[in-house]
Amino acid sequence: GAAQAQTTARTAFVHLFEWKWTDVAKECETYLGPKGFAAVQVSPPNEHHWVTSGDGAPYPWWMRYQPVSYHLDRSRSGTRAEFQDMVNRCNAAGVGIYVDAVINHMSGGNGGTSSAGRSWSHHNYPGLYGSQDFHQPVCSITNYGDANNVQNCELSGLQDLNTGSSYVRAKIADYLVDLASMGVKGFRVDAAKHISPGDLGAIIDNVNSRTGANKPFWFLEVIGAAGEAVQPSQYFALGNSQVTVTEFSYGKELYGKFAGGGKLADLQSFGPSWNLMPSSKAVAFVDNHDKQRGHGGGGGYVTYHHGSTYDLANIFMLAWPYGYPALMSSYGFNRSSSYDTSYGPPHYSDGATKGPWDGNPSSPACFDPSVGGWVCEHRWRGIGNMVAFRNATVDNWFVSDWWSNGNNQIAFGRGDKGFVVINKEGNALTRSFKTSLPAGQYCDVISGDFNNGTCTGSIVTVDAGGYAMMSAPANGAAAVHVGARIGDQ
Ligand code: LM2
Ligand code: CA
Repeated sequence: GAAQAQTTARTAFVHLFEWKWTDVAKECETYLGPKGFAAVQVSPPNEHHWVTSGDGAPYPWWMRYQPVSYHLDRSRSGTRAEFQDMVNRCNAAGVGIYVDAVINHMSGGNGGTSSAGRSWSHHNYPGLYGSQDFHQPVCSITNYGDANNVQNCELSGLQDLNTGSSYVRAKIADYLVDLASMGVKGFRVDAAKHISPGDLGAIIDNVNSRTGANKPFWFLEVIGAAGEAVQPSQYFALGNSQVTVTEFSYGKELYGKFAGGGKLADLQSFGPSWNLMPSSKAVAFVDNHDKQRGHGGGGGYVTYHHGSTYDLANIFMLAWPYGYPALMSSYGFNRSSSYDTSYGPPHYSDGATKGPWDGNPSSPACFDPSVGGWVCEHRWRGIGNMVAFRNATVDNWFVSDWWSNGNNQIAFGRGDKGFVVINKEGNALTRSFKTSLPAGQYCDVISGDFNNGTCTGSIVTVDAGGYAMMSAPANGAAAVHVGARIGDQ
């Protein structure tokens, strides 16, 4: 019932890439809150470079990663007032807002006009930064074997802030404290790998000390690669060891098993023994906005372009006890063209985002993978419903009753809280599985939804011995958990 929904932990979040603030608010109220999502990662909310010509123009998504100031009036996603309204409404729905904080650098190039219509030029952001606030002499990142080069030179020509300066640190901290005071619950630190742990730790400590009981959740974007001078583990102790770090190997390894020629049966030992960071430090994800379009280098990832395989990889992630999962929610783009991978979200001719809720009062326009559409992977039934599975099973942080056919059919439980079957083969799988669930009737939340005690999908009966007959279609899954039991409200 309602009381139970309020007390259940929220254990997964979604990146609503390039959504506008008014739409995020509606999504929190109509879907994310009721489905048990913990938070939304939003695109950078600050004033940014406005790109009208060149790669992916007009209005490529990547212009959001070129800050011009920390004003929230305005980014492509909306105004400060709209941002505040979104934060309030999402918080009221039980869903936090995580801000993508671009603090390593400002814009690239020699000048231009911002999303708020103001001018900037090289090393000159009026009222905020001047040449003394950037690393000088200017150098380019060319040597990942040298931490000084990676952290104090320019990433892709983006003007690199002198994060060693107390003035720069204070300006960044003021921005983040302002957001926290508006009710923002956490920060993704963009390009954290390119800020030294000492500099970033000082900024985090400053923000934490000024936000008291509302201390934000931090996850730092540090892409680990063997042999490099900068490693994720160098950041683990920041913020009194409370920070987490993006685990890029997680999605890369899943790609290997779900799409890269390996097999699901190999996943039985998936976790730190695969050279992943400790679970408690990790934000886990199948793909992200960079990896789905091949930005940032290194390896394949499963994306919505893989269709049902993407469902299965996310169902696995949400069922598997490792890390804090981040779901990706996309707009359609053509992966085979590097030009298309730079396209921004669906928009009107003036560049204003045409959001999925535009002109749709009761539900968003989703599930359109073509260019100009919104994909909304977080609303794919199996993916969205597995968030409640993760919430219901979080106290059983272990895998039980593992089964596989030695190939691409696997099943496992989470003790007495849940059980999942994943079938990445061309034939349906129907079998009696040994579970550790209490006897009863459960809703298969992959074939249907569980609402107010009733199930629109298959009903699974667990007998007194824990055995359950379950069916997963070809390239499909089945999942049951104690939060979706027939007769329970
Ligand atoms: C990130 N994490 O560390 C973001 O996740 C990633 O999306 C950002 O790159 C990057 N770091 C910087 O914040 C994206 C995009 C780049 C793009 C930058 C800046 O992947 O291609 O670079 O945003 O907009 C663009 C051009 C690039 C140009 C640069 C500077 O694509 O060709 O380099 O601007 O003008 C000369
Ligand atoms: Ca830097």
